[in-house]
Parts: sequence; structure tokens; C-alpha cells
Amino acid sequence: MTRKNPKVEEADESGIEVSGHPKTWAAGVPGVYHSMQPALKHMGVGRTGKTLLALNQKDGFDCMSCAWPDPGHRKTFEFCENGAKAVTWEATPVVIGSGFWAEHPVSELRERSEYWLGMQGRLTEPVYKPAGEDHYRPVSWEQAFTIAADRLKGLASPDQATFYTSGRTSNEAAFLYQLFVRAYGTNNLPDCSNMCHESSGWAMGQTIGIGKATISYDDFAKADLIIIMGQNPGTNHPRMLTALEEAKEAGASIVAVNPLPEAGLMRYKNPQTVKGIIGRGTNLADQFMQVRIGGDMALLQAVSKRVLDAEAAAPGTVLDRAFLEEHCEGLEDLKAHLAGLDEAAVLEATGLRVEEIDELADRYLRADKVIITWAMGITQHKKGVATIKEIINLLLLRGNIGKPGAGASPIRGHSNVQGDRTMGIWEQMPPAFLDSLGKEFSFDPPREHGVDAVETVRQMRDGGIRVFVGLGGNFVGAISDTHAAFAAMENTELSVQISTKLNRSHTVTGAEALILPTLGRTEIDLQETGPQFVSVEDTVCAVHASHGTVDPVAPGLLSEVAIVSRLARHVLADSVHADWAGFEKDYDLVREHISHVVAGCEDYNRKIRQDGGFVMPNGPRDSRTFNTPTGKAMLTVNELEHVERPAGTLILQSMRSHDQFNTTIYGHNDRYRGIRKGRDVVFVSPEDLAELGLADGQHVDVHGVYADNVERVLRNFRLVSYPTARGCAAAYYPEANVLVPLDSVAEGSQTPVSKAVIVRLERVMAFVEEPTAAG
Ligand SMILES: Nc1nc2c(c(=O)[nH]1)N[C@H]1C(S)=C(S)[C@@H](COP(=O)(O)OP(=O)(O)OC[C@H]3O[C@@H](n4cnc5c(=O)[nH]c(N)nc54)[C@H](O)[C@@H]3O)O[C@H]1N2
Ligand SMILES: Nc1nc2c(c(=O)[nH]1)N[C@H]1C(S)=C(S)[C@@H](COP(=O)(O)OP(=O)(O)OC[C@H]3O[C@@H](n4cnc5c(=O)[nH]c(N)nc54)[C@H](O)[C@@H]3O)O[C@H]1N2
Ligand SMILES: [Mo]
Repeated sequence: MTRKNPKVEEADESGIEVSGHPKTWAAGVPGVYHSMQPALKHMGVGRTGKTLLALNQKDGFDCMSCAWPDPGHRKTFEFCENGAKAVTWEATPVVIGSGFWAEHPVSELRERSEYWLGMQGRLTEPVYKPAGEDHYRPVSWEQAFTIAADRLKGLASPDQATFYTSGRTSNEAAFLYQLFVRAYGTNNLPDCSNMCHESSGWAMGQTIGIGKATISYDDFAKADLIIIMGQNPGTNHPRMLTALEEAKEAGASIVAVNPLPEAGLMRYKNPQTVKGIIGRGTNLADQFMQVRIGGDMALLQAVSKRVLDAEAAAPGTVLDRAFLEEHCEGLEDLKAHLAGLDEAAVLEATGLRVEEIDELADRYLRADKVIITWAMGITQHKKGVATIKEIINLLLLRGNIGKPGAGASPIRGHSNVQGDRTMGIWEQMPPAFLDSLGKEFSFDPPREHGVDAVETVRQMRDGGIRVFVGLGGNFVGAISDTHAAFAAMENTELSVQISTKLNRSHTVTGAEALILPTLGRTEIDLQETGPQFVSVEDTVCAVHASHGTVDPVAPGLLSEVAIVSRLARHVLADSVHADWAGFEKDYDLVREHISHVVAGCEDYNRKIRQDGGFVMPNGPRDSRTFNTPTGKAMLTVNELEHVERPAGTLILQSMRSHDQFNTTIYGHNDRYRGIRKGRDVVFVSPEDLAELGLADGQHVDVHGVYADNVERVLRNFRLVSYPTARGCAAAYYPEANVLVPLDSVAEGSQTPVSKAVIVRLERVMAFVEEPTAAG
């Protein structure tokens, strides 16, 4: 039974409750308890059982909350609290009924919070907003495809359209989407990865020839040392804590590098074991390094320098000489460069003590097998690419790539963001891929690079891009410089969003707008030849099938594969040799093409049906082969630079609370950081508060400080005294996006610098304790 148009209260940000200190442990019994509650409440026992018990099981569906891999030995409850929230949010039987659109003008929806929008329930029918009107109205699928195809065909050049993808999209839908877009005539395929791990792809591509993790799941339990940098697994990859606990039990030590003492990094109570339920849990991090925001590059250089110094003191005993000679280039240049490292600059950049850095170097030297993992705290920086290159340098020095228990491991975000890239979702796919795509479908794919996410906003703003199509995601909600992004989107002629639920990008639109509702991953995807499954790739390159298990929330929903195929048919007719009508009936036909086009996916239909799927080939991991111009792994020289902070300012990072998935807000608590009933907070250390003459509980306007003098400000945020690194601050994403200038991007990858915004806090004296508009 579905329920329509529920009444949802906006949060009252004036009622924020702060406990004042971070939790020191994560998960445990409250984890399981918290996971089940929303599911039972929103879906009832039946739907809860059919979803949560199928989550990450071999014949069930892949969790959409993150790209963490499944262990070979799965448990009955192979999910975490936040996975359960993601499933509940999607599989909820609450739907948006037809009456909703007449009741709520777009101008009103625009003022609503992301929380309110998401809580309205699942989208169930295509809707269209004509130019000049303030309401969406239901239309038939045929009308919707005709409108979209007319506008796309009417553009002077295919490059006037852009086709965004968010990382939940399946391999099958992603493959068809990029085929459609390239057959239409453009490489304008920006994706969420541009805002996420793009820096990892760049740095790793240039140094080791592949932009993916060089480890597999089992390597964690074989490692001697695991260094976790710029990542908050307790909230964002909770099942990683189990792998870390197993690694510890097998003897590994763990170092966490983070400006915040994040709960999961400190201690973990495993909800799957008796010890976890009744005991103190496992102390995870053996060393916590409270680095200043943006200080990682300096830290890594300092550790590499200590490694080289140790080798100089006892030649032949420290470096992996055989590996370096056979497989690497650039050692002498790196040595020369690091010899001149300014240790005072390192201490300034990192905010750490010499002994702490020495301790990490010592741990690194004592370990034979080292894994370094990282996420947004590393990638979303101006020097993100260079910092990741320093991770690679450090690993290469002692041969920590391409041997068991060791490697470089970017921990991906969206559950299939890695697979989407493998399938060709990238504005710069290499010629070999384009050649084989063109050959398979008898056409000549465009060769010129397309636009990425930031460039999409620029070109929409400047009028070059006239049509925006989004396969999932919440583009204007997720990208930097919110107001600039809104204005850019509103400058287009048509925006089309293929979505499961309502979000900001449905309320800030082109002159005309379409919403095309789609099936989620939890749902049974029944087509003419029977129920279909899709496939996904996790952060360690394992590819496997995902089968929906609950009935679709509404009868008229189309799958992503069906929507893309039908849109392609309407736009392209039969201009490429592709059986668009056949694809949606039988996804095996799509996979057959994937077999021929995507390297590593040969014989896809067979391999995907193997127990547990298969693992993509990976040169560095499998055979220490490096697909670089020289065929060797590159040690690189990167000029040290750290984030400058003018007097009176702080460096602010934007991060996720425990109650959100990216722009989706499940609730207003951040349990592990002791925040309840609100999100408009800014975390600052007690010492900095004192220095700035401010105090916990006061309200401030947070001003971005940039040379372009555009006013970027978050109003009326509550100060929270919190043990973050000195000189640093933190606020939640997506709210903090307003502070990040569009042109503030990582060098090379163009990833918005979401983790280092220079801000000035201005006390709001006359804060009136009443609800702010729409939270
Ligand atoms: N429940 C849940 N799961 C998710 C998501 C979600 O929103 N909710 N999002 C998914 C996605 S798309 C992604 S990309 C991942 C994101 O996973 P994370 O990268 O863990 O996400 P963030 O909340 O951005 O956390 C960044 C972490 O880096 C630290 N940090 C910030 N700046 C620096 C720095 O300069 N140096 C260092 N060393 N650390 C720093 C922060 O304190 C924080 O712990 O999670 C995925 N999984
Ligand atoms: N300031 C700041 N900005 C950031 C970040 C940050 O840390 N700080 N992080 C960045 C990162 S890492 C990322 S990945 C991006 C995220 O950017 P996006 O991926 O664009 O954003 P999401 O919030 O994940 O998208 C959520 C929407 O996806 C739709 N959706 C959910 N499931 C499905 C599905 O199965 N199919 C389809 N078609 N639609 C679905 C729903 O409508 C939902 O509202 O944001 C980036 N922006
Ligand atoms: Mo991400």
C-alpha cells in the first residue's frame, strides 16, 4: 500500500541541541537499533525484511549508500546503519500523488529544504513545466520523450547540451547513456566524480597508469599498517570498520590523519559480534594525527624524506631497490627535491609536532605491507592531485604497490561511480575506447573533449549550453557556488532530471523542465523477457550483479535502461546500429555490447553470473605493470604549497553529517558529533573561539573571503566549540556550497575545493530566536 503526500515539518534551526563533545566510538548496538527503526516505521515489517535481508547478499541488490566492497564471507546482516537509511529512503511506500503539482508551485518548492523535498516520497509519473509557468503538470511518457527529443534535435550543435550522471546509475544504463550521448554528437558527459574522486583518477593515472585502487578486500587483513587520510568511515563507509577490525585482529596498526577526531576512527563496536555488543569494542587508530586542513601534502613529503634519510644512513636496507629499479622512474629527482624540504614549513602546514611525524615515519619503516586509503579530505583541495601523487611516492619507495597487503586505495563514494567511469561516463574517454565504441555501433564518435561539472556551469552561465539532462543526482544542489549554479541552470532552455525523489535540481530549472521518475535499485525490474538485473563495480574493482527485491512503488515507473533507450530512440531514430527497443526488454543484449567495447569486461554475461561476480583487471595490482608513457610507475616532484590563512580567518571544510547521503538529508542529527535537531552549525576549536572573541552557542554569519569580492555567506549559524585542528572550521555540505567560488578548483582535476574555504566569522548580535525560512 502506498501513502501519498505526507505532511512533513521543516526543521526549526533555532532548537539545535549540542552535547559539546564528539563520541569516541562508532556503531555497536545503537548502530543496529538505529538501522532498523526508520525502516520498520516507514516500510513495515514485510518490506523491511525484503529489502534489508537482501542487502548486499549474493542474490539481492547492491547497497546504494557507498562503494565499499562485500567480503567473501557475508553475514545475514551485511549492511550498516546508513545503508539501511538509504534503502528505507528509496523503498519507502510514500509517493508524490498527482495533486501535488497543482498544490505546490515551483517557486514554493524552491524555498523548501532538501529534507522536506526528499521526504515528500517517490516520484511516480513524468511531469513537465512549460516555459513561463510556475507549475509542473503530469504528462505521458510519450509526451515527455517528444518534448526532450524536439529540443535536443533543435539545437544548433550537440555541444549545446550536457548530460550529467550521478554514481548510482548501473553499468547497463551508464553504457547506453554514453552511447546515446556520443551518437547524438557530444562528449559533454560530466559526472559526480568530477566533484569527488577526480583528483584520485588524475594523480593515479599519471603515476601508476590506472585511476583505481590497487588492492582487493582481502588485502586489509594482510596489511601491517593502514593509514586512513581525509576519510570518515564511521559515517560514510561504516562496513569498512569491520575490515579494519579484522585487520587489527590480524596484527595491523592503524593511523588516522584527520583534523577531526571522527568517532569511527577512534573506537569501533562491531554490531555483529558479542564482543562488540557487550565489550568496549576495538580501539582502531593506534595513532591519531590531527592535521591542519590541507596539511597532508607537507606531512607526506616529510615522511618520504625520513624514509630517504633512513636509507642514506643505512644504504640498501630501507628502500625496495629491486622494485624501484625494475618498475619505477624519478627516484633521483624526488631525492634531490625532498633534500631541500623546509621542516619549519611542514610544521606550519600540518600543525603537528616533529615527534608525531617521526612516529608515523617510524611506523611506516617498520611495516612491510602498507595500505593508504583516502577520500574527500584529500581530493577536494587545490593541491589534491599533488597530494595523492605524494601518497603514491611514499608507497612506491618501499614497494607498497602490487604486493599482497599493500597498496593505494581511494575509497569511492557513490556505489557505482567507479563502474560508470569504466562504462564510458567521462568527458575525456581515451581514443581506444571511442574507437571500439564506434566500431561496435558503426558510427564515428566525437573526439573533442567535453565539459566537466564546473565547465558545465560556466557554459550554462555564458549561454553556450542550452539543455541540461541529469541521469540521477542533484547537480545544482551538489556543485559549488550555489547561487552562480542556480543562475546558470536558469539560463538554460530545458532541464531534464531522471530521478527517484524530489530535490533542489527539480526546483531550479531551465525555462522548460521535465522530471522523469525511475525505478530504484531495491525494486524488481520486470521487462518483457522477465525480471532483469543490473551490474555495478565497487571501490576495489569487483563487479557484480544487483537484483531488485521489492515491488515497484508505482506501476508506471520506467527503469533507467528503459528511459535512456526510449530517449535515444526519440532523438536518434536509427542513426546508429543499436537495438534500442531490444535493450530494454533484455539487458543481456546491453551486456553483450559491453563485452565487445569495454576492456576487462569480455564475456560479461557469463562472468557477471558467477558467484560473487568478477574482478576487473588491474595492472599495478596484478602484475606490477604500469600503463604510463614509459611503462614505469612515476615518482613525482610536487612543489609544496599549503593553504594560506589571513589573520582573523579560518579554513573551513564542508562535510557530511551522520544523517545524510550527499544532498539527501535523512534527518537533523549528527549523532557521533553530538549535534541534534539542526544542521546550521559551524564547528571551531575552543582556542580559536577564544582568540576570535567568540563563544559556543553564539550565532555568526560565515563569510567566504575571496579576491573576487562576490558576497558569499551562510547566515545565522550556531557556533559549536569542538576539538578540530587549530585554525580550522567545519560546516555541513550542501549548505556550505554557497561559500565555494566556482573557480576554486583542484589543479588538474577541476574538482571544487570543498574542503578549504577561507572564512571570516561575523557575530550576529540580534539573532532572533525564531525559525529561519526553510532551514
Ligand atoms: N552515509 C553516507 N555515506 C556516504 C555518503 C554520505 O553522504 N552519507 N557519501 C558518499 C560519497 S559520494 C562519498 S565521496 C564518500 C565521502 O566520504 P568522506 O570523504 O569520508 O566524506 P566527508 O564527510 O566529506 O569527510 C571528509 C573527511 O575528511 C576530513 N578532512 C577534511 N579536510 C581534510 C584535510 O585537509 N586533511 C585530512 N587529512 N582530512 C580532512 C574530514 O574531517 C572528514 O573526516 O562517502 C560516501 N558514503
Ligand atoms: N561542498 C561540498 N560539495 C560537494 C561535496 C562535499 O563534500 N562538499 N561532495 C561532492 C561529492 S563527493 C559528490 S559525489 C557530489 C554528489 O552529487 P550528486 O550525485 O549529484 O548528488 P546526490 O545528492 O547523491 O543525488 C541525490 C539524488 O539522486 C537521485 N537518485 C537517487 N537514487 C537514484 C537512482 O537510483 N536513479 C536515479 N536516476 N536517481 C537517483 C535522487 O533524486 C536524489 O535526490 O556532491 C559533491 N559536492
Ligand atoms: Mo562522492
